[in-house]
Amino acid sequence: MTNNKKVLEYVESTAKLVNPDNIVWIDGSEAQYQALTEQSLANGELIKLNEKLLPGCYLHRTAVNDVARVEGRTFICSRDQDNAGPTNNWWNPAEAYEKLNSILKDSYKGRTMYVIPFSMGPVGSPLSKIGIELTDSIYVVLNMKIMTRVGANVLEALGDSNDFVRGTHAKVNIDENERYICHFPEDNTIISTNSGYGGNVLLGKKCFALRIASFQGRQEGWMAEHMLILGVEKPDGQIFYVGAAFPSACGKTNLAMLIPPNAYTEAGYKVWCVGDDIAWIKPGPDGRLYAINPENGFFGVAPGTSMKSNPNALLATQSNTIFTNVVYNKDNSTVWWEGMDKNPPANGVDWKGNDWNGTTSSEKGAQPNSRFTSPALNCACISSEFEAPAGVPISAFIFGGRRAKTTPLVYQARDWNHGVFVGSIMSSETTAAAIGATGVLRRDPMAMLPFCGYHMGDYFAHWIEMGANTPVDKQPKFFNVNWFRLDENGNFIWPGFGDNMRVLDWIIKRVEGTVDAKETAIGYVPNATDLDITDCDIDMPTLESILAVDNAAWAAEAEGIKEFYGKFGDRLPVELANECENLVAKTK
Ligand code: OXD
Ligand code: MN
Repeated sequence: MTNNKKVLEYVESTAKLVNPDNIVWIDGSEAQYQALTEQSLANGELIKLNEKLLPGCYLHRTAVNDVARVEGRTFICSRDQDNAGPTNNWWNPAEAYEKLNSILKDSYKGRTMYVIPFSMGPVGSPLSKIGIELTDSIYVVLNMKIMTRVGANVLEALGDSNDFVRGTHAKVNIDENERYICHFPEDNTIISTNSGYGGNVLLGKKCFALRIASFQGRQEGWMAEHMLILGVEKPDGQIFYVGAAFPSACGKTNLAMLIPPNAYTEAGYKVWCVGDDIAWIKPGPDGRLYAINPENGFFGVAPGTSMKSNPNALLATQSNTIFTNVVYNKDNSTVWWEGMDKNPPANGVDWKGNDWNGTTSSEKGAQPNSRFTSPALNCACISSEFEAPAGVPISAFIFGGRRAKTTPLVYQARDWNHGVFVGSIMSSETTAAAIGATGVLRRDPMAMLPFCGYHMGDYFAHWIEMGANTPVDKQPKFFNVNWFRLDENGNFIWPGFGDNMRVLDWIIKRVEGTVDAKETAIGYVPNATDLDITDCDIDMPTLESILAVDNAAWAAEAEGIKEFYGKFGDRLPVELANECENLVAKTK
């Protein structure tokens, strides 16, 4: 399929190590996918779902010990330990290769090696990058087909270039003690062993599009961010695009596919989804920053997805989707998960493969991190610019987290460097859904804590540099949102979901310069009367209460920030240390 010497060398040398029975190049043709699907139906890797109700959909179950990303076993193998920084696990690359090679040796014996040429981003776009994933899993092939652009045309676009990421995945025997997700940024290489779970094995996603790409972006003058991209279309047809970063469990996919309140829809507002997880952002010819979604599908968390919380996502899963670890309904070969509706199937099978009907056991039917893999083009609100090779111009960056108190519903940073500061102090309180104490604050700068492929202090410096290289009048504005303020009874104050449109509306008006704001110690906060709360389940005094800035609370917050910043030593950019001092001074 290619004469590219570097690609051939990579495939041949890996094959020599892993020793497959045969090698199959994935050409992107429907016929080949069909044959592979048939094969996995025959060996039980996939279960066919109801062709009438869920056409082209399949169910897969992972091993019970293999259901999520494993941050503790994820490594950045830079030559110099300092370059991995204090927030990553580091492994000496020579030692890592030696250990991984011993695991990989002969691991494909009796198996087939699939060679997947894939493009992150539209094939041939100047913002796109190419990878080759080698895997012994048909499940990986079929998911990569949905999540990335796969096939012979990718190899054509690569030509004889050596600029491709090498990814080797081996299921081996799903031994969690030999599970490693290793990144070698200096070698453009990823090796993943002993897992079959998406986040660990769909190497285009977190491994390449965030960890390796963040490293590449720093070298090459662009950014790989854990951000959704959405476009807000105003009644006059003008569209403003924003990139928004949130830690997990903060409703990223829901915001990306938001349905505005009736009054907005009737007035002609629309929200378009460009991406729900990752943005690659580069300066364009006009000096503005342009973003693409490097992915081609959604790898979304199923539980909680319903016609109420996110109809666009739920409807996107109704065809050509692979479900992983959800409940199987034996009566009609469909799927179910907690939070879809209140009616678990009477004759269900839980994610572990046991009979289950919602009362047979106290355990959940769907694994809490169960997923759907759906083509982006299935989504009714997918942007017409989704495939645009030039990307979309970004007008605003939004950061957010889950904070019961202190952080107002929305505020705007004063300028680029202050915006980077706001992103760098992002944090979320743990929820009851997670193991461990609730309400514990976890700092997660730009939601990149598990995904930055190099020293986070250098990552902050790269953000500062990107601003310095962008003319002020072309720079996106920076905002922070918090949908999760709680009242004294522990209830959410802000209704969230579609009503978040009201905050997006204010953000766009700030970008346009058509609305005033109050200056506070932390930045600009809306005058409550400038947020449109017509038909919204909140009153003015309550809205004012979640827009208020409590200087004493922020002075205490600044102490926590200083402690967190201490981790980065002399790699913390002086601009951010100054912003922190500034916050202290302004809260006095
Ligand atoms: C994801 C994550 O799966 O951020 O997108 O964990
Ligand atoms: Mn994510």
